Amino acid sequence: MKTVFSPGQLAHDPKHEISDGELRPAVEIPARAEMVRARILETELGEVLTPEDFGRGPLARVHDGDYLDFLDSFWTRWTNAGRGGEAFPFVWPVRGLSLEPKPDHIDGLLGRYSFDAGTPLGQYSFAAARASANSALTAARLVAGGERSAFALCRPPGHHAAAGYYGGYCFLNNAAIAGQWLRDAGAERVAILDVDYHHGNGTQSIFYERSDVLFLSIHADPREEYPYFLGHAGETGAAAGEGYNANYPLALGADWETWSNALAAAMARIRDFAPDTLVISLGLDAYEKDPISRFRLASEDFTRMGAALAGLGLPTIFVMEGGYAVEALGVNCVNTLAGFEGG
Ligand code: 6XA
Ligand code: ZN
Repeated sequence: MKTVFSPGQLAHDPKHEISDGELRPAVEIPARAEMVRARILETELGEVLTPEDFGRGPLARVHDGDYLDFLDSFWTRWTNAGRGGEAFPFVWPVRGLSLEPKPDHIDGLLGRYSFDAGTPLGQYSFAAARASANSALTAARLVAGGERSAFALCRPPGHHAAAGYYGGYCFLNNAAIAGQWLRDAGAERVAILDVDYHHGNGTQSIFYERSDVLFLSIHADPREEYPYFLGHAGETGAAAGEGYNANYPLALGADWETWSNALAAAMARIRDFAPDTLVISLGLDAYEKDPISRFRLASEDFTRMGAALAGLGLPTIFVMEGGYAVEALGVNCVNTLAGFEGG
């Protein structure tokens, strides 16, 4: 399986994040990608390609223009305000507050275009996110061109980013951008299965009213886990998209037996939908030793996951999402991909 990765993705190099109510060392760091790339080379999974630049077009098919403009202008606005280093929002337009008119001040804009305070935004975040999206797009093009599968080594990740806001370490929704690009390239139906420990709220919201993209997510119950405000089983889609969204929230502590039952249910839905192409939002944070998560998948379970997914027999793009047990990340990621190839 070919991998797509750009060194430009490493330029987003946050030092801190706000989590557990305090300023802590960042966990979504460049070393994550380095570990995965090293394991791919070590195991000779396949070639590692540099992405092509697809420009703004495919990003704007998923994200709002004003949101992309905000990301583009952030650093100038931030430094013009006398700031430097990483930015964190601290005020949001919730319940009854107004989205319009948009604030002029950068502190207002940060809240206007985000949904959490846990995502450091720095000078090179948008450039790195664009490079990450280009990796997903290049992987999509490989599969559209006839490859059975491809791996987009995306980081920063994407599945929490919605059309108009960032959060959860995500700025551009790589899986959604790839999925939409596949539609535009001729696929009639695309399924996106999100196996990250956290619900893919951004991807869900982007496709919630559409029947051409089926979104499914297996994740920790949002009653107990981030992102808290989306990901319940009762969210099944709306308008034309009714019936085209499927959530499988699981209790904290879920092991492979529980997790794989949800996978079997999700795969049955995918078979019924009969998509042209499958996009896997490949989070590795369901791992038992992940420092921020509470599922109990072992490294060998990722091999099982990959083998099971191969059983769908679909052209498949893997798009990396979360996973913070950095030492094991390469093993768990390549186990999934190699499991798919052997399955
Ligand atoms: C809150 C946790 C952010 C979750 C990021 C993630 N700081 N999402 O792994 O998939
Ligand atoms: Zn996650």
